[in-house]
Amino acid sequence: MSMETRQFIELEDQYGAHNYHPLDVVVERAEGAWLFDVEGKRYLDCLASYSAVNQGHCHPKILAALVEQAGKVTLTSRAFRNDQLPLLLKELHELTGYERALMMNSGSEAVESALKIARKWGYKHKGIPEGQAEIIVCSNNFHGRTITIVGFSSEDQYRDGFGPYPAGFRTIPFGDAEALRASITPNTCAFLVEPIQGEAGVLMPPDGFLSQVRTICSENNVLFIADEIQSGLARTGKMFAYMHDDARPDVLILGKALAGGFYPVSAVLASDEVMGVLHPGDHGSTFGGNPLACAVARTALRVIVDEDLVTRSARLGSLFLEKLQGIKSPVIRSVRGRGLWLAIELEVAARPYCEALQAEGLLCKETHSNIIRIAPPLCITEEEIAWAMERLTRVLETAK
Ligand code: IF1
Repeated sequence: MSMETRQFIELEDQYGAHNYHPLDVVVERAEGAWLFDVEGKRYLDCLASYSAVNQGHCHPKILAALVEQAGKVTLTSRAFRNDQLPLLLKELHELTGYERALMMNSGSEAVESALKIARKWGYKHKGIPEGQAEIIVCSNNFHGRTITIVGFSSEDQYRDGFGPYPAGFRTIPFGDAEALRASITPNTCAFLVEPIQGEAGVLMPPDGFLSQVRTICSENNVLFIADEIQSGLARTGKMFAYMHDDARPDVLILGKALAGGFYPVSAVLASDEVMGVLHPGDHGSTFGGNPLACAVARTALRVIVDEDLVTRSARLGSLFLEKLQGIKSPVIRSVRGRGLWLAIELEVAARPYCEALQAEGLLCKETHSNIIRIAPPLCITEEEIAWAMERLTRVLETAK
């Protein structure tokens, strides 16, 4: 490690909150699927900032949109209108089919917003008695870090020390449609789920789960809310992961890649009826829907479509998965994935393997201590996958 690298690490450790344990690589710039550190070393990015840079780092078209808009107007607040928001809203409608969108910033904020909308819909449309609305969530969920959201996390560390928590949430096992049916009451307004659980380790529900969810929610007048902040926008080889199951949610939450990693932009998409519960003054955000965010998001979406990242993710994802399945290593328990969202579950701790991969020039991040998650930018090429496979094979075939 160079002096320079060490100095950056020491500064961060001295002055920053210690809420992370990052790999000791100090990134200075990036391009496509590659990151470059302050020492000039390059790394293949197999995390893509948790799927926020599906389009690839510093995509030139998104960069140009950002720079151009930054020189015009960046923020008006929603007290005034701007000329980018209406165009983004129309383009989101055309891309997704949802009638209305609420623009927010972080993913957590969008999830919080969806919960507010769902509760209000429950009171105004379903007739749930005031203060009684219930929302069903899944165990091992990850929806963000706000107090409400960690309040219904099943991960002790995410909750410990942050209570008291808002009431009104029930948890069922992920993938268990019968448990969903059984926990619905007349006061249930919504079911919130990740179509594929990311933080839990790229966990796919049993086939047909989401279509059963769709049926059960419709039968019981319960909103089906899909958090596609990480699974959406081409990551899994479909535009949205719910499409693998042909089960259209009532509310779709997007974030991360919605702005290609340039800017925090999130959105809640829903029908006219559902979104219609929000009236002026009910909800808001200083930055949500700002013209810079909207200009960036418009271009980020266009890149996904124009470069057909959906097909690319599906094709390269199955190729990558097949190659990973070919690695012969006693430490590998299983390999799974959908599109370019892959997980290698180990019999042993994953962190030492991530560190060994870092030394080989490949950056990825463990989850749940024994799972290596592989989620490169979707612009990754076959040659780059072959390059990654060489390193993955070498590292995984050598016991740590
Ligand atoms: C961190 C995990 C990934 C998300 C889904 C909402 C949010 C996220 C499905 C909140 C955020 C992030 C946050 C980041 C690490 C990361 C993560 F391991 F923690 F779970 F990606 F797998 N819904 N996921 O995945 O969005 O408010 O962060 O914009 O360090 O907390 P946000």
